[in-house]
Amino acid sequence: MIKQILEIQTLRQRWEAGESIFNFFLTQPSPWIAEQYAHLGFVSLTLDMQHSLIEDGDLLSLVQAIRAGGSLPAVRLKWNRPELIMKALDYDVPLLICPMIETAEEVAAFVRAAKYPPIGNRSFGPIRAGLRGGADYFDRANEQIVTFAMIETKAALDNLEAIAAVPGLDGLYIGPFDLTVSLGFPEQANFSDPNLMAIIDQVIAVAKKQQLFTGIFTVDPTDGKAMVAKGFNLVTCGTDGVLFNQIAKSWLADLKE
Ligand code: 3PY
Ligand code: MG
Repeated sequence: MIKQILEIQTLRQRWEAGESIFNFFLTQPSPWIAEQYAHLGFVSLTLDMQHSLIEDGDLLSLVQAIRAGGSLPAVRLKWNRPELIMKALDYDVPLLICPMIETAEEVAAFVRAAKYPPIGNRSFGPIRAGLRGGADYFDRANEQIVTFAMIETKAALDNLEAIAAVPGLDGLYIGPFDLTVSLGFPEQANFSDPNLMAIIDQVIAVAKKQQLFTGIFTVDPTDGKAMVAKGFNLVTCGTDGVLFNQIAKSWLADLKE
């Protein structure tokens, strides 16, 4: 059976209909591993360019592998830099997550780099996106590409309303690890902590007010399912590294018994 390859427009429609989509972060520069995860059935896979072994030169083959497996490639950018944003879009990555956004000005710069004129200043040259997207890629790109700003610092929370109000931004994506580090919480990303839950609810409320999509990072399915119950659109429920470590540890423990 040939798998249906999910396009960004379909994802937007599923979110607009209120669906939550599970997502997974990939941290290894292996197209084969990426292709396997895609075949396993993740609707979307995020290539983490910030905290991973993936370098810029790895991106093309990883994106091709994810598509080959039928999944939708996303990128968590290394940083809010126009050349990285435009390159990922040209490679036909239609969903970008930008780390460490703290102000409305930073969101505006992110969105500007992701959109063609007259909205932004994305340079025209969609080398792969245009090939795959077809003759009307330019006409559709601005409305279809999805931009998520990561909310993961105290400064971002202080500026949350202004960040969410920037025109052209599509979503807020919570990074609970940096967030709890930035706020000086005793434990990182503890989803049982009511203080973290209150912040999560606050971000959801602000996103709803601006009709933005919502996303969040978790490292296990239990927390992931709890975030689906909260109504998040994009729920990351782990990384290849975390999963590998857990399985390898439990295998070893089993063998040693
Ligand atoms: C965070 O939780 O800080 C993240 O960036 C998730 O990758
Ligand atoms: Mg982070």
